[in-house]
Amino acid sequence: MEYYLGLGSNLGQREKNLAQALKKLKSQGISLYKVSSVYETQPFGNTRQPWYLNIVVKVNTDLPPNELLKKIEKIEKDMGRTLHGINNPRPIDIDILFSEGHVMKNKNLEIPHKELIHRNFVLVPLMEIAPDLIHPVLKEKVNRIYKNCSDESIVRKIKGHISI
Ligand code: PH2
Ligand code: MG
Ligand code: MG
Repeated sequence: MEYYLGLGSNLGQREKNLAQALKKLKSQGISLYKVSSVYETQPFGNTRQPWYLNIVVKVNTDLPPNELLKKIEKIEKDMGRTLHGINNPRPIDIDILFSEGHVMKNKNLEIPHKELIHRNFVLVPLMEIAPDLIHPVLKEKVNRIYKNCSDESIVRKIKGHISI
């Protein structure tokens, strides 16, 4: 199954954290198909926290969504993430954004990610690797969603690719 994941870090060595998270995904048998450039992004929501580095990746794995989520949560925990919630800085956050056109919702997981349509820090890197991807609920392409998004927070590309 193909998934799009959003990764973010705003604590510690941010770029290293992203690279380490990608390495850990790979070592769990999750193949990286496409990796966006690295973007430095203004914190969305609680603005009183450090700026983030964000990337979006397209991956392939046999794991169903709930199993993938478990692996992701383990990686976040192994990398020292303790506090949860949108107000807390974190060494790594990995969110499932899309899953091959599938739609699902349970108490742990909602796909597509509910907030992605409001967030430049997801939409800008996603535009780079999947502008024509269709949101299975809105039936709209990513580039259209991005054009309609009213988020004005700053997202700037700082690096063409990340070395892992
Ligand atoms: N993640 C959040 C809340 N705010 N802001 C930016 N710029 N990047 C993020 O990854 C991010 C955020 C919750 O997960
Ligand atoms: Mg998040
Ligand atoms: Mg998360």
